[in-house]
Amino acid sequence: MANFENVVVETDLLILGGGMSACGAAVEAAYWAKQKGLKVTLVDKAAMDRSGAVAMGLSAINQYVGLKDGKNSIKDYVDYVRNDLMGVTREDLVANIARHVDSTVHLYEKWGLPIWKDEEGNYVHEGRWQLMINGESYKVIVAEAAKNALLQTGVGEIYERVFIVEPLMDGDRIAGAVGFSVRENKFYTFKAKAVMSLMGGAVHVFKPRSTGEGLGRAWYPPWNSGSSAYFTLKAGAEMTCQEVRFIPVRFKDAYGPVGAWFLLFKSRATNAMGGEYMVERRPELENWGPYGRVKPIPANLRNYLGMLDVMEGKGPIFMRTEEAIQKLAEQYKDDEKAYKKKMKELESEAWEDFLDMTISQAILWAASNVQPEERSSEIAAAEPYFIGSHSGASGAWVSGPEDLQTADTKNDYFWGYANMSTVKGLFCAGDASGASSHKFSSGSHAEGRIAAKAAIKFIVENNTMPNVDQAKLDELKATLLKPIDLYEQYKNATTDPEINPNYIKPKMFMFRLQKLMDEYAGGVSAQFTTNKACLERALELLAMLREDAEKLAASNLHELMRCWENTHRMWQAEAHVRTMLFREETRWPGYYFRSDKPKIDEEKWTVFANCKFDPNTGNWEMMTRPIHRIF
Ligand code: SFD
Ligand code: AMP
Repeated sequence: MANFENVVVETDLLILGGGMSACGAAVEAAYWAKQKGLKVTLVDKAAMDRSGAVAMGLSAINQYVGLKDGKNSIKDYVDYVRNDLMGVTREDLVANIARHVDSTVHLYEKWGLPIWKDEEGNYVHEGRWQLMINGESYKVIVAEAAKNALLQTGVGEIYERVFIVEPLMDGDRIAGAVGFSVRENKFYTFKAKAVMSLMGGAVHVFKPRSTGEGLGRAWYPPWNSGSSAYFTLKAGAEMTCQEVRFIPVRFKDAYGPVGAWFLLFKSRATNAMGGEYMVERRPELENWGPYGRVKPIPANLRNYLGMLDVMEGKGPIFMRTEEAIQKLAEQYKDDEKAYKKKMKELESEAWEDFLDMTISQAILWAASNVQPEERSSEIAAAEPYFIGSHSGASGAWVSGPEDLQTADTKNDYFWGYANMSTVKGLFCAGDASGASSHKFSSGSHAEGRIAAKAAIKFIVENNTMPNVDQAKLDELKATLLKPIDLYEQYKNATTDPEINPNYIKPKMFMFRLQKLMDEYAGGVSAQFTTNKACLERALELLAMLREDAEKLAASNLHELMRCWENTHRMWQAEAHVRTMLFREETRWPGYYFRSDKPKIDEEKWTVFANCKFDPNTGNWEMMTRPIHRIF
């Protein structure tokens, strides 16, 4: 077996991930751990300063309720999220985040994040819930506060560049996690009394639009590979909304955000014939129950209207940047100097929107001579992603807060500790927790804080170190390092290390996963459409892929990480396919369309579709859970 040093770490609370929710968790956990004399350990596969979805920065904070201004209420936010997700939402979770998110944003400001202000000193809103920021250093600022909280109080320690693979269990209680360093030959065992799985969502499960020279470019960050879903599934936790993928509409080829254009610049999107799908296709909305009539129109229905144009050959779709900028500057047209100044200001805002968060889009504009004030840019629906925090909903099924439960909900939505999964001591937040969409970066941070506080409470009330069987640990070490051993054993059997009858390299493995998902599970090539027969074929191919996962090979530590990233993606894929098969309707047509069940079925399917993998038997269980209205 490959020679890897064993590093064993014992801690009270183990935070897995270093993204927005983990940074929130670190700040909160440090505060409580100091008082209770507990130790907190945070582990990130990358460097916290620039890890996760916010690595490049962001140009807006998408969740700010603004309770102190009295303009919005918690109910308003819950209504917005419920409608956007076509009725499928856990109101207790959404409300819990909504009532705490403003304080997270105020902390950001205290830590130095520049939030735009108007002349009266009020936050500049992009839309009702969104605030504009100068956010190129957003992640650095939030990570610094988390690091200070853990390290300066003396309660915490941080491991960067350690890739977490597998949960450790003590019966039905979580006991820790194992992983390896991506820089040194070290195998890590973390033993803990409670664990927070905060490792983001998943990208590259489906074949991306960007292939060939563009491979690796995606909207969702390429380094979030489904580790949260894998971790919680393998621990035996119940998962929810696994059928809900998120497909954002983005500037084509470099995935620049559209929110600022639609909301702040009030831009229109038009098709090749100059028609406006949001206007011309309005009657289609009547087919989607009460959700077609709400404002704003749900994200997936907005997508769907545009997709109908493209499917009818009316593409490309253009974001009318030039028109929007001209319109905004129009009011100054009688004053040449003021007009020029306004145009300059709008032009720089347009570039900054991308430079703050999607630098590649600014590079593409520059490289293809686009001046947004002169010329429109193409937009397109991206490939599917798994993200519980934006307008998707996939993640673990977690307990809500006690005080928001009603007589109806308390047996279904509450089991002791806020944000604890159905596995004792395993907590989830951000992209890793499901059915609580539209939390974005700020809500994920707030949810990390909520979950950390509950995890500390769990530790105080269950203050014993779980047992970890040494034989199991030895077995896990051998499994994790097997790709290195396989490569060493067989590398000389061919002249080309990429092609070998005895093993499969992670990149080829990923291509195989992406092709089957693309073709059978409603990817880009299949126009986001699938049906029972396709999904059953996908499951057959996934079963064979799972067999071949045993043959993944790695020539170095980096490839070892790639092997496990792709195994994680494969599990996310299986949970997705099984749940799309289970939900016999089409509820989110702009995310996926089941051609054999083409309509929404409010009577039968206004429920959560949940699934669970049993690590002891290897069986999957599918179940429904009720949707309760609280607000
Ligand atoms: O508008 C392991 N999001 C936006 N939110 C906003 O508030 N405003 C915006 O402007 C946003 N835009 C946006 C957004 C996302 C993306 C991808 C883009 C643009 C391009 C959403 C937020 O970013 C998102 O809600 C939060 O970041 C979610 O937080 P969290 O904690 O669930 O995920 P993370 O921040 O990605 O962190 C994940 C961490 O896990 C680590 N990790 N560590 C160890 N072992 C493993 N196996 C691991 N796997 C992953 C990662 O390194 C990372 O630290 S807009 O365009 O939508
Ligand atoms: P995006 O850039 O698409 O991630 O959007 C940023 C924020 O604006 C998110 O909160 C979106 O839900 C919201 N948003 C984007 N486009 C629209 C739109 N056309 N109508 C309403 N909200 C939108």
